[in-house]
Amino acid sequence: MKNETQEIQNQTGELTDGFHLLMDALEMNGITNIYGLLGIPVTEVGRMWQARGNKFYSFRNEQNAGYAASVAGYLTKKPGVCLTVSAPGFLNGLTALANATTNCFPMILISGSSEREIVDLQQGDYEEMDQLNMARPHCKAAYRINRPEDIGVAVVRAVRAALSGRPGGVYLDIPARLFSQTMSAEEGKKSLWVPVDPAPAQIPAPEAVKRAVDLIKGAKKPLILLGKGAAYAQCDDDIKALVEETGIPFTPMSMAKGLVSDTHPQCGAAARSMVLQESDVVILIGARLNWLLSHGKGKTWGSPKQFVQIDIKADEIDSNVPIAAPLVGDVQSCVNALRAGLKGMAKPTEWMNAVAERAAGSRSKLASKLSTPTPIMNYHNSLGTIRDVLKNYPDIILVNEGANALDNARMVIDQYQPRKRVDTGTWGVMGVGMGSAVAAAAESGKPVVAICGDSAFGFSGMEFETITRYNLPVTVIIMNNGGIYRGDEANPEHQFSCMKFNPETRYDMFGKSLGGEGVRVETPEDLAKALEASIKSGKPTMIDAIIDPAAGVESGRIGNLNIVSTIGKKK
Ligand code: OXT
Ligand code: ADP
Ligand code: MG
Repeated sequence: MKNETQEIQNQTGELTDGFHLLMDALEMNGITNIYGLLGIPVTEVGRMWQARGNKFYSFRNEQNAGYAASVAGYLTKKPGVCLTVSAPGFLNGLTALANATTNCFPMILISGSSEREIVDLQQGDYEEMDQLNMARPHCKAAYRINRPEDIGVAVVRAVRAALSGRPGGVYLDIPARLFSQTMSAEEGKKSLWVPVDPAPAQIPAPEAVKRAVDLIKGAKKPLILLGKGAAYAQCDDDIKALVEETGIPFTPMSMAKGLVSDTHPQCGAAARSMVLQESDVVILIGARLNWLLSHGKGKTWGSPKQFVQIDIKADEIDSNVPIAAPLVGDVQSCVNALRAGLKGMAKPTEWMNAVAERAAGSRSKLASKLSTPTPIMNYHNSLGTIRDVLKNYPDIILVNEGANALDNARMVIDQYQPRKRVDTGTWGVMGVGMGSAVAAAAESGKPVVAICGDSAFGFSGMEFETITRYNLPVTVIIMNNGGIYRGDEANPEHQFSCMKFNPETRYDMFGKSLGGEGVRVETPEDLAKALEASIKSGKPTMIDAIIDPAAGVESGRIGNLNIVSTIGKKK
């Protein structure tokens, strides 16, 4: 290798190496933020990245850095990049990569790895692991770079794989030695490029559009169901125009809340059961008929339906139930094709009015619960207060995790703008909170509020130090009910209940000890004051909100999925 290097140097003068080429390639592809955790063999990447004036968000655990990268990808429509060390660091990051792929978020996980010849013979290298093969089943694409001259093509392939078609996670494996391998700087420069149109529009076939248009025009009770794929697509005005031009009620999946405002007169979120059950034609836009939609069947869906499904991935169609009118293409192209075909269609006014009436009824019922005081705060009156404060800050990004803390916040807190809600996603993952909050603040430059169950927060709590270190304008509200779902379970003999936490835990003091502000609140009034003050100050703040340990329900709104034994239990 040395001789080869010498030879190249003699020929061309200046040299470059793997470190520089990787950074040049990432910068060239518009990456400015890297989320990661450093150590052998990638330490120098972080230092050099910062020295070049870029941002490196250094985390306490790679899983959280990975969640941050995936959320950066979702919010910006550019791949979020996470950098880790080999084996254990890689594995920590892999969970987030798999989660990104599951959620259809573009992300690139770059991990240093041990030397191939030792790994392949299983001779026990430092942090030895066949990372490439471990990664493969958990992402859209996985590549290893073996030569410095391939760094450019590898980054381009990673970017294109992450962004094109259904977005997802990509793994780039970089054996340690590659970082310091050299080549001619001139040749190196030539080896880098930016892919042209990495997420090309995919235009739906005219006959598919006609089929969908005919179906929608013939519907008596049509419904538009918006998913996070529609939010990701960033064609917010087109989607709003489709809704308004057709007069069809819409309901959002949780991360699509705000894509068209929750307060829009056509929003049927507060009449969810009714619209799912009574509609006859459902237009799915970037939403899969997975578990979150009861697979498109059963009592959730009531009367028989016909589905129009807009999705970029052809084999998503018919994955659960027959789809009468598939529209395979990108959301923007499909939505605009529908708009053209549906121009002048008769609005389903009677149906829309019935939906609006039901929604208004639910809203007013909920409003009274939200304002009912209780001796100890519950989910309703605490979240009602938060909702009232956040009304005045429609561009704040809300991060949300937990079970009751998640489900009630989704129901109570309105979103007014697109992509302002980031939550546990398709897998319902606890621990996405702090990584998501870092990315949301870093990528948007705006304040972030994270509402976390006390269990959920525990998965990534140490990252509050990351938040204070970068002085990010993040308010974390811990819904402290002392446990998973509830904090009042009786202890079995000689043991602490497996569903409860130490009731002495002081999240406010934890926040302070990590360099942030910390406040404990026990009433809605104090919660409102603390939240308002925190948002105004822009300082990282931890609000420990004491919630009645008896207020939650097992598994939140998905108790139906909970499996219990009936053997030996009293009926
Ligand atoms: O129409 P109806 O009558 O049906 O009413 C609906 C709407 O019309 C109405 N609504 C409204 N009314 C009035 N006004 C307004 N504005 C309004 N908006 C809506 O409200 C209802 C409900 O509406 P919604 O929410 O839209 O509809 P619904 O029916 O709930 O929707 C169904 C779903 C499935 C789409 C929805 O429920 C959903 O998105 N669910 C996601 C659930 C989820 O993902 N949960 C997380 C996983 S739970 C569990 O697995 C947990 N774990 C295990 C674990 C996990 N997950 N991960 C890892 C890495 N390890 C372990 C753990 C450890 S949760 C958990 C921790 C829990 O403890 P915490 O302390 O963190 O949290 P607490 O519970 O707070 O203690
Ligand atoms: P939700 O959980 O909100 O219901 P899902 O994650 O289940 O949403 O579904 C998102 C869907 O959106 C995926 O099937 C994905 O293929 C699709 N998708 C993502 N981006 C686009 C796009 N630009 N155009 C069309 N479909 C998209
Ligand atoms: Mg809890």
